[in-house]
Amino acid sequence: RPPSLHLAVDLGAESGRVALGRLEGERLEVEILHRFKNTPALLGGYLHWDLPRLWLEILEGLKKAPPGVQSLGVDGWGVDYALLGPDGDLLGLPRHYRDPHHLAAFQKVLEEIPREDIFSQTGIQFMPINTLYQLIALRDGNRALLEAAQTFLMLPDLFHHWLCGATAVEWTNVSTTQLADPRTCNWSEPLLQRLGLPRRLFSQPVPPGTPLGPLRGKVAREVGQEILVVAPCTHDTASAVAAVPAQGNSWAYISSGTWSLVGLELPQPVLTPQALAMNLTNEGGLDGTIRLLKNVMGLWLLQECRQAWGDGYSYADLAAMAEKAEPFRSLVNPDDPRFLLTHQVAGPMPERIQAYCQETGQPLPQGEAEITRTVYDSLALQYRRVVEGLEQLTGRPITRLHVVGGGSQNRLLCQLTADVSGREVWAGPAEATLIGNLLVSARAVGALPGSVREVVRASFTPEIYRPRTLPGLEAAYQRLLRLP
Ligand code: LFR
Repeated sequence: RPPSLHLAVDLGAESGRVALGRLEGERLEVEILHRFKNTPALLGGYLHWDLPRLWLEILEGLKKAPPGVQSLGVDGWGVDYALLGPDGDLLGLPRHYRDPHHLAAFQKVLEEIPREDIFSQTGIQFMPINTLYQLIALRDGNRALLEAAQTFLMLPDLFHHWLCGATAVEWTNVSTTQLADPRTCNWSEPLLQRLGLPRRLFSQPVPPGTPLGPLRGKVAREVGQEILVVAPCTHDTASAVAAVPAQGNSWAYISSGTWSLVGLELPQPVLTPQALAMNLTNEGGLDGTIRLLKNVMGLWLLQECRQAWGDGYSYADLAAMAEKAEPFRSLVNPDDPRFLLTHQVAGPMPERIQAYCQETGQPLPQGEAEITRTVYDSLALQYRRVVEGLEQLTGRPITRLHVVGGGSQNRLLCQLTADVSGREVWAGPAEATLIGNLLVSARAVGALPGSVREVVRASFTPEIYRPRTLPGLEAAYQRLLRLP
């Protein structure tokens, strides 16, 4: 039969893409039709996403598709949300999860409610970016807006709403809010009640692969064809994990982009005190799976450094320079909270990295090469820490790391990850998020011949990095473990 055509929109914190998937038998080909920047705006001290711009860029991309597309889905980063009024219009421009105003709400909630209570309900790691704290900041700072709202949507849900009119919330992204229960795949009633959040806002989440409806008439006319909108795994990380080309049980994934999400896929959530103590998260995955993982600060550290250094160096230039710098000279705990915020609020990233090294009595990394080296070394060591923690917690031996996402193209970081962890790294596909999105929506319209992972394995060949022994490696790992 002729290839089937599918469209995916993937929204990242740095950039977005619209892609076309051609599925012929067991082979998927992905063509990027349109790329665009995602630049947040600091408006009167509040950091917002530029949604009108994103919407117009999405339409631009959709217009480039050939006729005959069978399905379309949007995925994006987690935790950020929008509110609609009773007339269905957007209430206010959604905030960026790195907006500094959530920090106070985070502290406040933790003073009022024991962590154990929140974790036993949600299984979600404690991070100030979570929707829970954003909504508490709104409840206490702008209550009228919350009261005027009729509908809560995550951002990919909002784009689906604009595309086809549906007001459905999709489960994988709802799971990132820290307001939902991974055992029931639904909102946590006790938690919503305890936080005083209006129940009417939160509709029952739909599973990934749910058809949402055809494009609105005006949108279809602009795009030039009628397409069925299908909710994929709307959380980008869930789409990426769905497209990990893994087999068996002894693997972990690192979904490597702005963040590095390091974790396992499990049939059930782990809500034990040990999981809480490790600050792990149990996010929802495809077909009722759980993504037990930890957010590592990821390539954000370098994205922000590049911002400070001007756009003179590409990521490839920086990697080439870092390769020549002395390994393991200065290390940071990449998850130190000082690295979370944006330069507009927290100052240039290179200076924040230097300050950390100074405070911890290490040599100061100077210049692009040394600072980039510090970031790569620290990330690779942190990956090892998380993987070994997951191994201990679950008793699953992990022999292979699947690195997917843009970071899988970073040869230095992949090799370092193999060396430092003592495990094979299978790198790719770099476009795992788009691939997972496309294959889940293709499956929903009956166009997928095998399982999602079978098609990924048949279509993309990973690059394999084997661990080497490096001098000073063990000592460096011990140093990382002792860092604050
Ligand atoms: C990755 C990601 C992470 C989430 C973070 C913030 O793009 O979706 O999974 O924790 O962004 O939403």
